[in-house]
Amino acid sequence: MSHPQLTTRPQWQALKQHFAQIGSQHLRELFATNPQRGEQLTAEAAGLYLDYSKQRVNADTLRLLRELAIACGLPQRIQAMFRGDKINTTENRAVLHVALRAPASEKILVDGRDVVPGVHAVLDRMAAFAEQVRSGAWVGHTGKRIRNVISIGIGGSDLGPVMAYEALRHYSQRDITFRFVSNVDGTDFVEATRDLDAAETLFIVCSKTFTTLETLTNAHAARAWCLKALGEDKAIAKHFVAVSTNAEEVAKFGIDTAHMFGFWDWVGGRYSMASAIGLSTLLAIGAESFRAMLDGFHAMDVHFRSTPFERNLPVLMGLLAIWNNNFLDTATVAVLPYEQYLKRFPAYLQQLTMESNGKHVTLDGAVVDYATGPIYWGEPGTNGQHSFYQLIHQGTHIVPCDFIGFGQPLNSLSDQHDLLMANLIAQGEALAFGKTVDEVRAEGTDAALAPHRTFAGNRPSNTLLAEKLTPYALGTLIALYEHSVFVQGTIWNIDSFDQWGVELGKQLAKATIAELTTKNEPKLAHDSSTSTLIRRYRQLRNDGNSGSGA
Ligand code: G6Q
Repeated sequence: MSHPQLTTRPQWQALKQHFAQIGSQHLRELFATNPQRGEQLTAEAAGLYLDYSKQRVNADTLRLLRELAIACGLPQRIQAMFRGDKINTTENRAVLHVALRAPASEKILVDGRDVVPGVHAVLDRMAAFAEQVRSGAWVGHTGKRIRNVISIGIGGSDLGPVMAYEALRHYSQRDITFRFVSNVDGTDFVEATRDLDAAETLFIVCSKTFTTLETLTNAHAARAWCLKALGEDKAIAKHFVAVSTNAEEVAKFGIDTAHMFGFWDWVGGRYSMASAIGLSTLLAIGAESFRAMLDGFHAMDVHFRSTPFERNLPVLMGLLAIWNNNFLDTATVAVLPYEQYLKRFPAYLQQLTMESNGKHVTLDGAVVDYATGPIYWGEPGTNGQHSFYQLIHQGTHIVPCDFIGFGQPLNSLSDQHDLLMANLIAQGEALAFGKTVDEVRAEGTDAALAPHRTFAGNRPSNTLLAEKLTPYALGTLIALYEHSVFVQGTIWNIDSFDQWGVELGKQLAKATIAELTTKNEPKLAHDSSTSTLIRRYRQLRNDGNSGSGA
């Protein structure tokens, strides 16, 4: 079905007009005219509390955004996703990460077959395997128990597992070391293994396709490393397992498919951390905690599917992102977790948001005439406060922020958690309300310095709070962002589940590798910059090979 271009919709036009009226209103004014704003513009679900009162919106904005969502078919799109319709049209696939966390009693059909029993069968196998490794029953080729787990994967087969491991490290089994290798840069593998004993090391090769250059290259390096230490081919069986949808390639690589954990084409890479791709997470935290994480995901899934838009967290976050991106023209979002364990969360979100919504054509293939996915980035607080927050407070770009914090610390060290959270709360306040020149002067600041010490304020933020960073809470948080991405993609009428943009660079690299490595000077037909870079690289590389380098 072909859609009218978004910007011609009357609901979009109404928002434009509305922006012309309220766009310059200051948050100071909005709070002054409604003293209850900080209680009213909030929503709560599955233990997550969202305060969006510091967004530059009023009740009319929210109503108009909801009307836009309805005009864009969001209610139907949500149902279509949960029903297993092939909404990833450019790849002709269903988008069913929600099935990965559905209870066994649920039925979800893809091409007429219920996928839920398969999900639970894999989960049970993962749990049984993890129990063997964690208890020491699974031993390596020489009879030693497994002390190190290295997950090899990249992109969606890496960022989720790394983030989840870091996020839930508090709950992890501490006598097993977990490491992650993704980069084709040999340093990644070498540094991850240099102090490890192969006899105690288990590799999990995670690749949906099992054809990805980086992952296969690292998996071969891992096999060579194991063989060098353990001597014989049959050692591999006890030191390698695979997570994939491609049994044929797994077998070709030499991993027994009895040691393979499967998933399905309706799980997108960046939406796969609740599938077998999460095997390292399960190994680290155990089956009970992993299931608690899935329950958290599921609670947010149910909320998203069934809650009226006024109180629906992913819908609210998604629509506010549209408002900021398309009407305030903000183009970027900073994600600022005040929780050290979430240090990889911004990197994870970068893929989730930017690979999903960094698109320039609609589902019908028409070039959009509006901005799509903003740039996501961030760092844990309070570290960021001593670097890039300067720009967020006083720069010329408006950067909407998502602050994320918890009521209870996982590691209490005197009053440090209160210090941390005081900073989170103060940052949102400073961004929203700023400090006027009069306020600065009233403090006795010298007139020449006063402009430098002034904060315009009116900088929007969301604040997300939960009781404690548990596996359950992590599940709710991730599902919140996943669905918010979907809401935005639906409004922009793009395919949030494909990633054709990563292809061109891959193709060109394949051709370039020969040009970098052939013995004889290759004939180059690139542009002058690319050809010169290739020549310069060959020269630098050969200088190194001739031993003239230091
Ligand atoms: C994610 C992308 C991409 C993918 C990697 C790894 O949504 O599809 O990041 O996850 O390219 O792919 P494999 O799992 O097939 O190795």
